[in-house]
Amino acid sequence: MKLSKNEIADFNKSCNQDYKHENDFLRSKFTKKGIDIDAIIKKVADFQVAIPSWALGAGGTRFGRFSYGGEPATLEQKLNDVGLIHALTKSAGTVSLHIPWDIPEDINAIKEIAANHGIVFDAMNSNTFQDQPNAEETYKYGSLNSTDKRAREYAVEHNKEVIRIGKALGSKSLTVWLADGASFPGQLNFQTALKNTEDSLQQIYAAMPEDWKLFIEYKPYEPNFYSTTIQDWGTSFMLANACGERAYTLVDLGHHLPNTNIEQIVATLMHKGKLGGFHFNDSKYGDDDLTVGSIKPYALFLIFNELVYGMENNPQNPYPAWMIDASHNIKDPLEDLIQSLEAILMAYAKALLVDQKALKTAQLENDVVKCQEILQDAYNTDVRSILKAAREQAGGAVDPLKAYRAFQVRQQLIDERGLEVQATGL
Ligand code: LRH
Ligand code: MN
Ligand code: MN
Repeated sequence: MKLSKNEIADFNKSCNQDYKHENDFLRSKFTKKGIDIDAIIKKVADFQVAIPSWALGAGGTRFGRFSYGGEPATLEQKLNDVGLIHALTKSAGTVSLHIPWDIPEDINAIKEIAANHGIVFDAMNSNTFQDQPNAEETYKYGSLNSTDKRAREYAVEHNKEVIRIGKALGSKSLTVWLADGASFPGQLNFQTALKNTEDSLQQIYAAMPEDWKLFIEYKPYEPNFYSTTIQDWGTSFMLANACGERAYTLVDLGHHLPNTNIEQIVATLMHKGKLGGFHFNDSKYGDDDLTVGSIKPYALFLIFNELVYGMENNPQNPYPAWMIDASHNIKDPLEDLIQSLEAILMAYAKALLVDQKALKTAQLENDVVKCQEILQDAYNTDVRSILKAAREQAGGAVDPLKAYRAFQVRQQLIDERGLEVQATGL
């Protein structure tokens, strides 16, 4: 199924138009502070977040998986699902593929489907955390860090293959996340594991086209429960520096130990020009991959406050590659992704409302109370009308979730694809 512009425009006419008055009120309030609401609406409309191909079906936990009817079984169907989200939100104009879950059989056909939906290919993801059928080497004890030279070479070769596929699709970056580590003390020599990882990453970096970027993702634990070779931003940063100037750290919000100050990590990396990519999700305990903004929306706002500051003040940092990295156990995956996009854009819009000039003055005066008031004044502003106007301007649905239900998208997908299909992925 495909949603046409006209269908969405007609739906918008049936929606409550109060958001326009709400924006008039915001305009009169924020103009006094020198903040331009229409410029913020434009920035929100322009913000694009990649949808990961593996998030379009029901995820599972290690205790079970509950299928969702109408899940996409092929890459073509996954792209069609991203197309639906993009048609409704106009903020999901990019997709991130995971190889080998998404090996395209006919590259040109895939490119054509994506182009028809107005979707481009963002970072490619390699997978050296699972053994594939007929694999010649095993990743059971590691991949890029393995004690076995042949396993390391096999993993490097896989990454080169991902680069080749990405190049054909028009992608410009590779994300490497490694499950490599140890589940028990003594299992690994830390220094050798780090050295092997560095050597392997350098080979992958050298195989990238000149206009590509390498994103190195970190994670403190899971699937290994004693140590992970790339456990934190510092290790990732060090490895990125060892690779070269087009290698960067990738921050996944779920990849931190509880209470880590992620906004400070963001600020540090942007200051050094090394924040390359960002995976959005939310968590209560670990890498829970929950809907963005469902648990800690204020933390997300503080992170966006640093991202906005960095995008405005750190020309040494490239524009980051944004992606949602969430998984859906009990919700309709497409509804969940729409909710995540909404939360991301709300945090972004609120961060854009921060009165940076007043904040700087209050910081210089060490007026701690005022600093907090300035941040919370932005955070406590209801920005949903800004998002509605941004989507309306871009040709999307004013209320995408309501539209998704009104158009009975899930039922139509079930009618097309059946109840029993299962998407490839986690
Ligand atoms: C690892 C991770 C990484 C993978 C994805 C499936 O936890 O965040 O980005 O590629 O999940
Ligand atoms: Mn991730
Ligand atoms: Mn993760």
